[in-house]
Amino acid sequence: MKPLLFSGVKPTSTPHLGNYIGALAQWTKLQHDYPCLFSIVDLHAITVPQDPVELREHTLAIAATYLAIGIDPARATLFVQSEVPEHAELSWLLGTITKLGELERMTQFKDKSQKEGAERAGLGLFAYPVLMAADILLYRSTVVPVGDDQMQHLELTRLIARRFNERFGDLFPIPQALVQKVGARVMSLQHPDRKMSKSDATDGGTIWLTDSADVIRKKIMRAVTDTEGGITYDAERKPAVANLMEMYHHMTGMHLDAIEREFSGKGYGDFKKALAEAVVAHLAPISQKLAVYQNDRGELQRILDAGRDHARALAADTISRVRSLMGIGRA
Ligand code: ATP
Ligand code: LTN
Repeated sequence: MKPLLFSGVKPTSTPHLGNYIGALAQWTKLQHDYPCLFSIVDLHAITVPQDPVELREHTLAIAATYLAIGIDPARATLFVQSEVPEHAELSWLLGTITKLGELERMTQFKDKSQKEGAERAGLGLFAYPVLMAADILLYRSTVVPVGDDQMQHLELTRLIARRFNERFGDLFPIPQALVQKVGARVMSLQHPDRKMSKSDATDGGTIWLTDSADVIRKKIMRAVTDTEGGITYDAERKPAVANLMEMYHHMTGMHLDAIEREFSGKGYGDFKKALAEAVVAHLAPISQKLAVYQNDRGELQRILDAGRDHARALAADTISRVRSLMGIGRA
């Protein structure tokens, strides 16, 4: 099977540093190794309530971010998930071979549904992983770069693909997750036990790619640290500093042991100042480009139109095979 890479981000807000380090930054490198499809997964976004006007704004903001971080639309296909209706169709078809018990075990569903009370959780939130499986399998993708939080969904995708192949005939390659070793889970600056998140961003724990230099400095200087001092990497005993060190690694390319050497004998204050400057320097060109692309709506629309057309052509081929193997519709 030809390798093909698929990944997506929900347009629930502008992206944060966790999205960037955990996912987006890798994509710019991977686009040179694989044919890539990068989607803006708006149908996933609406599994929790969204403001319709903001949803559309964020959809374009994510597209602009893809470009600002260096994804090249001449190499990779950028498109909006809902503009390729085959995602919803394949999700329904795969839903018929997915078991309730399998979906009930998904920790993201458990976490997100608990916030509202399980009885009130929507069907969309429950079926979320089936739609994600459909995203990936619709293009018969083989490589899926994601943050650590999506591993369980990837496992379910693999299970669904195998089950389909056994029941109806070999169609889907079994996709592989691609998770990096350092930075797969960037934690909140305020709660180092929780991932940096769009939906948990009220208290300065999340750095947005659009934050100004001053805001970034303030958030980092106010980040919580561990009771035990010293800039040494120990994710178990010193999770807060380990998180900041991983960030520093991604912003500067310096390895963790080199960071330890550089800051040996120095305190949290010095390290945070260096980290803040590294984040500001790394994000400055990105946020400048982001502003340029966000103001060039015509160019964004052209790129997303072309992406949609290309994605639809690929999707139509898979869907017609699925329909035929499942016996759906007329010959
Ligand atoms: P929410 O937390 O509200 O569910 P999210 O930021 O996880 O939102 P997406 O926008 O869909 O949701 O995430 C895009 C990518 O970023 C995914 O590959 C995800 O694994 C990754 N990601 C998200 N948060 C982090 C994090 N804190 N650290 C590393 N990777 C992350
Ligand atoms: N569920 C993912 C976003 C997502 C995705 C995908 C990632 C939707 N469909 C397909 C990779 C492949 C998230 O919340 N981060």
